[in-house]
Amino acid sequence: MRILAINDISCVGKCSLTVALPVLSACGATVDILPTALLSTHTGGFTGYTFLNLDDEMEKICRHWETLGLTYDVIYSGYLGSKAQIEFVKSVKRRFLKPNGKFVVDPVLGDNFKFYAGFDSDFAAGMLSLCGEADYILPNETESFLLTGERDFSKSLHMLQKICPHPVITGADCEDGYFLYYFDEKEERMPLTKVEGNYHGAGDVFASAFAGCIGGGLPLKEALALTSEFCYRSILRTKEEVPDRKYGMNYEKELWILTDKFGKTEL
Ligand code: PXL
Repeated sequence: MRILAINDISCVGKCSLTVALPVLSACGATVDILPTALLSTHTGGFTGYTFLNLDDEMEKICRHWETLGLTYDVIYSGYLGSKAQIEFVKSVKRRFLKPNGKFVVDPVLGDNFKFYAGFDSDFAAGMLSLCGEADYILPNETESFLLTGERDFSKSLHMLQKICPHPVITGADCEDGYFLYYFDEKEERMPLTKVEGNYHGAGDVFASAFAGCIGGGLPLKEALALTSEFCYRSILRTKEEVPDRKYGMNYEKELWILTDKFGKTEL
């Protein structure tokens, strides 16, 4: 199984590609990367970070890949560094996704009901159009609101389902509990155990594991259950081990959950 991960390289802070590579590899995937930007750290909580947009380089990389005839079972896109990249990622899907391949979009926009640095409603509108090309989208509760303008999870899910067959709202905080809201044949909710606090990079850990599970052939519900277990255990570990949450999640010692599932095939 060959997966293309389109995301930034944040050198410090454990998110985006530095998470996607190990997590997808633990799912047994061969992972190729298309970096969208190079940052000294991610933008969530650090100041003075460097940011190099890779717009021009991305097209050059893809032109070379076309000479190699590469195609992918799954393309997973996350943090995009500019509005132009949104259109570009649509073309990457057309050029490199196998006919029955899956396109997983994590519409990275914000958290805690705020946009991440550099994003605005115009960018969200572009991201919504990218969601319209995806088989699965993984907005967090903030992103589901920024994409649809709707705070009610069920309503937001139905709006998203009109453009994408399988939206998943990750971490919906409701009066009666904490849930994944998702659309399989119909609207579904999967209960989650909430751990208080903010865990930077949790969305990337979730999206990477989910893309790996889908690439590994798991049905949606099973993919979400395994991904949730991996994330929950990683969050508990982070709560114990990482005092400064901007340094990301300690997921490494929980990768066995994925290798146990995907790593036991015959040679
Ligand atoms: O984890 C999402 C993310 C990815 N990439 C960059 C970010 C963030 C969130 O802050 O800043 C560069």
